[in-house]
Formats: sequence, structure tokens, C-alpha cells
Amino acid sequence: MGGLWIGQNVNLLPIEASANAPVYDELFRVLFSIGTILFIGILGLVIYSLIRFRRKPGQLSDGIALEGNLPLEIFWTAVPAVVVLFIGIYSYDIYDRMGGMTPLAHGDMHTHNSATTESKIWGGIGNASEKTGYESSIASLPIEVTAMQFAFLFHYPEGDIISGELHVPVGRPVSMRMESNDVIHAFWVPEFRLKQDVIPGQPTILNFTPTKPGRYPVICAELCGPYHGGMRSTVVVEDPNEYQTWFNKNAKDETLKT
Ligand SMILES: [Cu+2]
Repeated sequence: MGGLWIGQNVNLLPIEASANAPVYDELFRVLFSIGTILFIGILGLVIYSLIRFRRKPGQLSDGIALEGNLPLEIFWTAVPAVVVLFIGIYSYDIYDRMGGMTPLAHGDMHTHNSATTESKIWGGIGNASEKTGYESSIASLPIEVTAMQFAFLFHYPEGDIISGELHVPVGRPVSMRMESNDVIHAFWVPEFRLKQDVIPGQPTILNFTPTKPGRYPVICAELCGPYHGGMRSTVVVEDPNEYQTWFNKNAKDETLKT
């Protein structure tokens, strides 16, 4: 019970800043609860046994010979089997709800159609569409991400903006098309609970809807060379007006400014 309480109430994760984050955290809390229950249970049993079965004064003979206990063996095989099966099915369900099973290059990916024709695109995790609570009528914001040793570059086709910092308006779905210039990198924002590989010659897609204004780190999560540890950027989630101000200041195409 203590393990269950700790699993549900101790939060080790950073704040939830995307529509996808609460779905992910639901799974994390379940896994953390199971882990804590096992840890406390097993540790308790070990401590109990150390005290209860310790050698009594003057006791010099061997312990009694024990061999085999079928009911016990069935029990400790069946329990982990059920737990692991449950975790497997539940993880699949969470991954599906995060959009990981959605076939790509369909529907809301139309903004990238010109790019999809030449090469198949992998990875569409982060859609979490039915849980976002935002109107699907809002067109997603297309951003092209280029990763290289050792930086991320963000290109906004709408205003032809190139930025080293990712700016996104809160509440609007973002659809990123990512490609690497050299080696494999990974785009990771812990507060969004999202991570996607960025691969040379193989574009990947990452969709998300930011839900909380703030500045969050973008971290390269794939060892990519000597300065991999310094390959970081920032994602700035701001309210739509502030985003528009930033956009207007940086957009090259005057006609797009509002
Ligand atoms: Cu990298």
C-alpha cells in the first residue's frame, strides 16, 4: 500500500507542457507504482528473513535441506507473467493514444506533401489527437528541423524564418519534419514527453501540441560526437499574440504578416 501511495504521489517528472504529456505520465505512474511495490515488498521480506532466520547462539549444524516447492514455483512464475503481460498491453495502448500507431503521410500531414513524395517518412508519434481538447480545425504549424553537429536549426516555411530557437504558440498543433545533415541525432523535450530520432537522408515527423507557456530545453538525445553534450536549444512556448509578434519581427515575406 505504501508503494502504491508513493507511486501515485511522488512526482519525479518535470512539468507537463504538451497535450501528450498527461498520457505518458499515466503510464509512468503505473510503472513507478509497480516498481515501488516490488522494491518495498522484497526489501521487507529480506529484512524479515535476516532477523527471523538468523543463527541462534550455540547453533552449529547446517540448516534443513529444502528442495522444490511446486505451488510456490507456480506462484512466482504466474505473478510476474501477469504483471509483464499487463505492462505490455497497457504500454501499447498508451503508445497508440500518443499517435505512435497512426500511419503516416495522411490527413493532417498535407502541409508536407511536397516533401513526402520523394521519400517515405517515418515516425509520427506525438499526435495524441483525441486527447488534446483543442479544435482539430486549427491548422497545424509546419516547421522544418535540421540537425547537425552540434545544433538544431528551425525553418518556418510560412514566413521563411530560420531560427536557432524554436518558437511555438500555445494550443496550436505543431508538425515538424526533421532531417539531419550528418549523423543520427534525436530531438527531445522532456517537458513535452517526446523524443524522435533525426536521421540523415530519412526524414522523420514529430507532432505535438504545446499546452503551457514557458521556456523548455531541447536536448539532443543520441550520442552524436564530441560536443553531443552541448547540443541543446530552447523551445519557447508563448501565447498566440507574443508568437505573432515574434513571427512578424522575423518573417521575410511581408504579405504573411498580420
Ligand atoms: Cu546531436
